[in-house]
Amino acid sequence: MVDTRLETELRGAVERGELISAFQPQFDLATNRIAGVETLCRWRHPELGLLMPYAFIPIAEASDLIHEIGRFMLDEACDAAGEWQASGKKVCVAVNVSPVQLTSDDIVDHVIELVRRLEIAPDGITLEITETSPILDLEAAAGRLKVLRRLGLCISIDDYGTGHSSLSRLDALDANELKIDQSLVKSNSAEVLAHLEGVVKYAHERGIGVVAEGVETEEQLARVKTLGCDRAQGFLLGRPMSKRDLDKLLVSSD
Ligand code: G
Ligand code: MN
Repeated sequence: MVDTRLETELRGAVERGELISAFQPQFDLATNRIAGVETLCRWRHPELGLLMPYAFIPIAEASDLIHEIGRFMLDEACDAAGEWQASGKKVCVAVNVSPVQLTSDDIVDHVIELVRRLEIAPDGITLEITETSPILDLEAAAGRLKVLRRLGLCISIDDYGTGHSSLSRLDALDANELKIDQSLVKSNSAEVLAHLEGVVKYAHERGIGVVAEGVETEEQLARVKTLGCDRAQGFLLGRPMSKRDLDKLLVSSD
């Protein structure tokens, strides 16, 4: 019931200006500097207030709405990247991409158009492939990502440790980054830790960078540093914030 209501209301939400993006910094663990920024989608629902992606992205993925939302988020990420690059800031801007978006050539055309029009260095954009819904046609998705990879964009496998994500995806999707999900970052079981050690080693042997997500405590930060993760992101280091607040943070961390 609720889903049908949300789906109806989500239709046109982009046009009505109800979707907004938040920006969360990612820190380089060797230098403690901001090395990247993830663009995160929020829905300012007129009655329900601010909704997080988990409340509406699955609904969008089950309909055609994800294409429109995905386009909007790509626009937001590329606009920010263009602005930061023009002012000499060396931050890579990440944006979440649903496997559903990879079922159409539109995403390829759209990214190419944005990179050309905004004159952005493509290696300043990271596409985070989330796998809450499975990639049904892996070959077709990989083919589209290959075009974007050749153009110079970075490909990241998001939410490792949840859903359908697996290390085999790194190779299949020609990725150059792996993001470890917060559920694994928060775990202090010896088994998880041993597994993550193997994961970081596997990634580094292939020249793939590792980002730890959802770092909320000093203990977790110390753990992901010891594991050899390259970057970290999470409430301890910086919450998702407005573009204006992230601009200020970038200036103060210069
Ligand atoms: O699927 P993905 O990893 O892109 O989702 C990121 C989501 O996690 C965002 O909606 C963001 O607000 C949230 N998030 C970011 N950092 C933290 C954190 O440290 N703790 C928790 N619980 N959530 C976080
Ligand atoms: Mn993500």
